[in-house]
Amino acid sequence: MSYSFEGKRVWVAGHRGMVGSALVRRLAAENCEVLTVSRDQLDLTDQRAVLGWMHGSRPQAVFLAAARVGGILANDNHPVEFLRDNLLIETAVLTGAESVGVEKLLFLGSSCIYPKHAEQPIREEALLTGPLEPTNEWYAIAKIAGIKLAEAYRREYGCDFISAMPTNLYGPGDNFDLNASHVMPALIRKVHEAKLSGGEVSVWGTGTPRREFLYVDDCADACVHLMQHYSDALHINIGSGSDVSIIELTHTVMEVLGYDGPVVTDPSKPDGTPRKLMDSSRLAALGWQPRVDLREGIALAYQAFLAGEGRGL
Ligand code: GFB
Repeated sequence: MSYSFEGKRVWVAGHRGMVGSALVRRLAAENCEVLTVSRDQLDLTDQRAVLGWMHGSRPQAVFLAAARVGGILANDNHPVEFLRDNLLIETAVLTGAESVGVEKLLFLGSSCIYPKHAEQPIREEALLTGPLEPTNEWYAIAKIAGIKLAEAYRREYGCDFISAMPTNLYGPGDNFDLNASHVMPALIRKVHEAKLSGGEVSVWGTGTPRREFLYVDDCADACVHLMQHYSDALHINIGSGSDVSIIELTHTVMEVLGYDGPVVTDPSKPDGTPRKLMDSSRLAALGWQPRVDLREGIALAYQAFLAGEGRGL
């Protein structure tokens, strides 16, 4: 199949977020009209308001990148917001999309939907085959519900809704608030500050968990590729294909930022899932590959951090 954005009205829901803003950058290369609406103008958890806005704006394609997101501690500390807000947002937007006859929609999930001890690399079929990681089960449950809602709309109403599961993302527009952030922006900030003070870099947990990282503009490119070339009920993984331990990542960030000081671990903080490497061979079979490698991506993310392009700074 092939879907064209040519001349279409394309709504990026969540355009101020890291993924949403990367999607807006990427869609500038397509000949389409990108629709955005600010949080002040539209509360995406309000189904009635979302329906009203969608009926007025008539998007033909939708990227649902809006979500309540955060790192391991934020997930653990705010179970209600991560579960409730994400359920409300996805229900409102998918319901609205069916109601206004959207031609195509992409729902964005996360690799944390998979069981804590899923076989590695994780294939799409691993969904719902085992218990979740407790630190992010609230977010995972909401995202699993979103995948299933998209699948249900396809099955019952024939909607062309697809779901993509990106791995751990980073890049411009990330959240650098250490209490809310994911590990990559946290390490960029911590290494930068340690470099200025000559102090130590504190790594949460044991440093042994392994994670797969993807630069956010690569993720946006993959999402556009999937909208153009994928139409099926099964969600699809978006990953870089390799993972690193958190301690290896710390040393790589230090090398890229040019700091060679002491590193300490803080085992009072949670480790989370021991390993989260996805099998992205279905995406590769559709002709997509990432372009930005880890070191280049860290350098680009650091430039953005220095330019103040991020939240929590
Ligand atoms: O990125 P992160 O917060 O989330 O943490 P998850 C990844 C690993 O990095 C964990 C360690 O083992 C952390 O303990 N880590 C080390 C740190 N230092 C730090 C630090 O300063 N800050 C943070 N945040 N971590 C998230 C889920 O899981 O992954 C979300 O909570 C989502 O729901 C996201 O799915 C993609 O990879 O563990």
